[in-house]
Amino acid sequence: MASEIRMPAPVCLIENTEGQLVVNQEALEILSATKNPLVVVAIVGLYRTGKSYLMNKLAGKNKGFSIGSTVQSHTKGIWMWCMPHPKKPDHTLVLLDTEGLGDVEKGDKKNDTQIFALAILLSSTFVYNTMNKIDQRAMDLLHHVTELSNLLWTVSSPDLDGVEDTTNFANFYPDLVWTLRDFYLDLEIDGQLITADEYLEKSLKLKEGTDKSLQNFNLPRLCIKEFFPIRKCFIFDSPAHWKKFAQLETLRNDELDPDFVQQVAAFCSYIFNRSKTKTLSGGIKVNGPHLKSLVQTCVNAISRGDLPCMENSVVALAQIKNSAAVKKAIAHYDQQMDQKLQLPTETLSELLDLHGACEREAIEIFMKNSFKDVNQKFQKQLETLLEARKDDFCNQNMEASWSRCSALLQAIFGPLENEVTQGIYSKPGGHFLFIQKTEELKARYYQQPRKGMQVF
Ligand SMILES: Nc1nc2c(ncn2[C@@H]2O[C@H](COP(=O)(O)OP(=O)(O)OP(=O)(O)O)[C@@H](O)[C@H]2O)c(=O)[nH]1
Ligand SMILES: [Mg+2]
Repeated sequence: MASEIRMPAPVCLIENTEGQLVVNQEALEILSATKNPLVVVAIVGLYRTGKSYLMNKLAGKNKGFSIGSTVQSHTKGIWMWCMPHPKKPDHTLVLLDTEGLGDVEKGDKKNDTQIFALAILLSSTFVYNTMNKIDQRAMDLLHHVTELSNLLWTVSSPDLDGVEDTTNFANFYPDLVWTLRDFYLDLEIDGQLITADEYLEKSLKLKEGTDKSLQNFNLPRLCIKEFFPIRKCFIFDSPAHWKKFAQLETLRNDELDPDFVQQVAAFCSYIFNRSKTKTLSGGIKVNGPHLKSLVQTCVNAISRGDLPCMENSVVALAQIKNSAAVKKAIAHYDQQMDQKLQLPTETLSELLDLHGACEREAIEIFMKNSFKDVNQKFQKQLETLLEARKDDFCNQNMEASWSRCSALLQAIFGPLENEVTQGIYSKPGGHFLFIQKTEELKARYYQQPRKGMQVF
């Protein structure tokens, strides 16, 4: 039986002091000793929105992750609490509570983004905690940081199969759970009651059309759907009268709003029953030592500056993905031409038709894999490469035709040359015989297939 870890209280996993992220050795030692597969649940959201309180509910405790009752942001860095999984034998549940985003006193968006990205990369279930409703700002933030996490993963995880495969987010992306706190709206659209999940899906619904504003509307939604194919939404009433918030930790369930108690129970049940084991590409089930090295890899990459600031991240990601898309398209074209083209071709259009078909497939592959190809920069690059390959094939075709024709001429007319040298035709009637033989050989030459365009 694998080791079980019981921590009486959370420890800091990643310290965040003056904008610098430092991994805490004590937490790494705990991870080293945790050999069970891990289910990692991380929570992220704006500061002062009840994240730590909700994570304590998952731990089944009133106290644990520290809760602040003032307006000052409370949790700093990322805190970790490991415990035996309540539903999965021989699995460890790892709760990660993160520093709140948007603290006005801190005012450091870049540092916020780093913590957000780490939570995405380290977790198997990622809880995105927002207040009241799903709004565009929360959606944009999730979209940008998700892109960024993907970029960080792309540039800093040598274990992956290569850039092309990073589009396969399912390998390492967590499931998304969107929690809406102090939700006071009616879940109703056009007079129809809807579920919280339907509300989330409705918010992520794409609009039809191609104009720029629609594209801007659709892009974050498309990306969130692509990154997080498994999504769930929970709404929560306010836990109690606001005057009781300062002592919330000490309140028993019967002193809390009963709807809130029920909503927390449904949330915990989903997390315990549905959250997956953290898995890396290749199906590696992450245990403590794996998570330890993942933490170190990600924090080192961030410290090295591999995580660009948010504004540059999408551009950088687009560069990486589009270069990979060009490579993939060209590889497909080369492979298809190699398989189907036999030089020399009988006619030029035979070659051009085949090139055209492979070119179309290559462009289709590029389109499928490209991302935000502004001004079609990379598509044009692909077209230039394909054009150069076409010219190259045309030249090769001429050369192949030339070689084949020369070889045929030599093989067919060579013996005639010998006969002329031997004087076989230097006799009466020889000229007629020579003409007859020449016509015969010419006919044989013309009968030969695949001489190409250099045929004389
Ligand atoms: N309005 C409201 N307040 C809550 C809720 N849950 C907890 N609180 C209170 O909000 C305050 C902050 O709670 P925390 O759990 O520390 O919030 P946090 O998001 O972890 O805050 P940071 O660590 O600063 O990011 C405390 O006074 C809690 O009692 C909730 O669902 N709604
Ligand atoms: Mg907190």
